[in-house]
Amino acid sequence: MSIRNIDSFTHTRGESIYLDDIPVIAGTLYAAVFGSPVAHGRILKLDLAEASAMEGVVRIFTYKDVPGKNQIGGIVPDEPLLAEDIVDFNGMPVALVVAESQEIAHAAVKKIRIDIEQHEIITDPRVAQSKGQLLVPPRKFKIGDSDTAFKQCRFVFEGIAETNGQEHLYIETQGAYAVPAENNAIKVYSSTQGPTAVQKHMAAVLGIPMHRVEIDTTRLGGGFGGKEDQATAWAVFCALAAWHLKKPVKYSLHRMEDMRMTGKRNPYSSDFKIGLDEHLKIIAYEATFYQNGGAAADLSPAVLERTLFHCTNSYYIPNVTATAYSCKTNLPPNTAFRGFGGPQGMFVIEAAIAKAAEALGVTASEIQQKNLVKTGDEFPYGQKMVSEAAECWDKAISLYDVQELKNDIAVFNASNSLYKKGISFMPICFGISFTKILMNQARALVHVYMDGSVNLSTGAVEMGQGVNTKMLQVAATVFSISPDKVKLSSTNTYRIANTSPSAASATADLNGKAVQIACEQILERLKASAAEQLNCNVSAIEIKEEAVLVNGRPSGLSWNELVLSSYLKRVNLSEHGHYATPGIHFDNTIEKGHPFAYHVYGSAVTTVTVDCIRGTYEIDAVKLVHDFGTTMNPLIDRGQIEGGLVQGIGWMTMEEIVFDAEGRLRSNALSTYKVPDIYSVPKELDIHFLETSNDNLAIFRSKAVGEPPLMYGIGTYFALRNAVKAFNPSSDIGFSAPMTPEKVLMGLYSKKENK
Ligand code: LUZ
Ligand code: MOS
Repeated sequence: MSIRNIDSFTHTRGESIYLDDIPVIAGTLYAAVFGSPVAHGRILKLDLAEASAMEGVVRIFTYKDVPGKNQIGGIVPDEPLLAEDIVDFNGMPVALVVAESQEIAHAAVKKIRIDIEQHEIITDPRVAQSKGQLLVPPRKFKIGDSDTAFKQCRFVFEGIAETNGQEHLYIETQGAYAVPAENNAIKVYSSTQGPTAVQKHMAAVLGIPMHRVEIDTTRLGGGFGGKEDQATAWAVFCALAAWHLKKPVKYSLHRMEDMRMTGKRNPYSSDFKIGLDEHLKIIAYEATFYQNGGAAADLSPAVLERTLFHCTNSYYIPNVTATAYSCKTNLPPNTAFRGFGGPQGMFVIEAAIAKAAEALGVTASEIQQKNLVKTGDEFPYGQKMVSEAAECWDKAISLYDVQELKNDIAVFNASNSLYKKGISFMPICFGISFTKILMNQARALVHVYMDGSVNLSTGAVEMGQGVNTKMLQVAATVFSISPDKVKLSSTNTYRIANTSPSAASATADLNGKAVQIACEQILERLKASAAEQLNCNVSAIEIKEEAVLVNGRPSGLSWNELVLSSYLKRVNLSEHGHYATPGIHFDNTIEKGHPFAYHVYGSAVTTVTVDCIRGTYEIDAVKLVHDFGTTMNPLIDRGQIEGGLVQGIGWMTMEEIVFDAEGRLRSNALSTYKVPDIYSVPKELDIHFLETSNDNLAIFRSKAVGEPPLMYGIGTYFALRNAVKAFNPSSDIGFSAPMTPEKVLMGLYSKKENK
């Protein structure tokens, strides 16, 4: 069964409900945050007088108004909700204005005065590391003995690779709407990927038990990781004000507030050293990652860990030492972003391979192909791989006639001096599961009503990725009823408790399995009820397309009749399913284990054309083979591949976050931060579904698809690099993403590689 996204009808009519579509209760007040104008310093004086005196301003809150703990750190308690005496990034929330309208709240923010004794501002992770400014202790993953192995390598190359951050730029900005409830409880609508994270921190800030906090989320206008942890603050602000004022409070951020005050993808600066033998086998690899964490840990320690997990991308390397530092800088705390550190780690090994290939006069693809991971190979973190890497690679080579593609490019480049084409190959390998083992659990609540219709609640948050459609498919498939009979409810902490955030590409797997378990239990009871009614053995009963069959033949009893008669017999028609991924484990003390349920593979071939006078470029084609397992919804999965790829291309080519030395965001609006538009997507995009029959832990064997395709975008960087090198073979272009047209132009006319 494959169905189109259940939201497509209301989306196209503009009828889908987002935070800003929730009808506002009379008397609702509006909040706005006053953020520090300085990136690091001590608050000497905070003057709220003029702002407080404005007409329509109800009250201004500071940390002194927090009844519980002034703390919202997710992994490490290092992040105050509101600054006390120290500010450590520009935009750090200092005061919360509540007014009768959003306009008044924003106007009042501008009237707040603050004196800050400025301290040293650090924006560079390497500088932070050299001063011992780390968010958490460093991590090291190791397999074999790289020191000894390097001595035996025929070729050794070293270098530096850097990737910049990325704005999440969800269409719906961060926001929340808090409504006081009776008996010191509160209900909050939050645009969050993690309703439980919001609930937990809200309870702690208000000093009340979690059972008094109801978080409700219908859907998000995009999350991309930006609302995994960082939706919390805004929801807690609304709750804090609603708690004191006993009135509903809403805050839906202005785009520029969102860009200034929230964290982004972690930029990284990394050192690499790669050693190969005479057959181009990679024998040894060393990498040191300097992660720009920003001012608080947020999710950066977990992101750092995934960088280490994916530091060898899709390759088997017997000797690896990878060290990672999460560096504390005076930027907004950086956070989860689709790929979650994986892409940052994968870029570095691809840079190392490119460097080796260029020095050895071979193509990167020769090295890539020779080192693809095979089933049974062990990754540095101890997991033995079940690999589809070669299958994807080989299929891409044959399906897309890569030899001819290469010849065409060689001919084009030989006959054109002002345009050059480049080609690259990008294999991917991405581990599916939260790297924190305990997070790999989910629950679902299924009600079958007496009329045969079904209502479903899960911990999954719909953010455009189509997870609700997949949840509905699971229920409809298990029951064998029409999808029209199933309705999804909002994600709500009173219906589903202790949810993991919708993240790590694992949402459909975890919640889908919980739905499956719950539905199967109800189905068993229905079958028993049918057997009783039809006077036969339970094993003879089957429910198919809303009909009850006995030994494969129609019994005359329909789904609706069976449900009603079972209800009349007082059969339990509701179930709460719980799923926890089996077989995964990881030991942090030795950095070894089996952390992932399975891996997703794929291979992309990218071709580009560079205009060698202007430095501008076009992406001619991306042709890829992706390992879907057995897709349960090709339409939705294709959408995820397309969106992920283009988001990856944006990160690698045009999206350029600029902070100045004062820690001020200069790329703070859509006029200064360029994201991909329809003209920047590849002119040709071929997606081949590699369907495998291997068993895996995915829901209905349909592998997770949210994050992996983003990493195909890395191929664009290297295709552009190859085009630049075709024009100027001695170009000094380094390895620094994004490859903006400016950088391409500098590369085209630069002198010589010196790194
Ligand atoms: N979030 C998280 C994630 O908390 N842990 C993870 O391992 C992860 N991986 C990818 C995306 N978000
Ligand atoms: Mo994410 S980066 O799966 O929230």
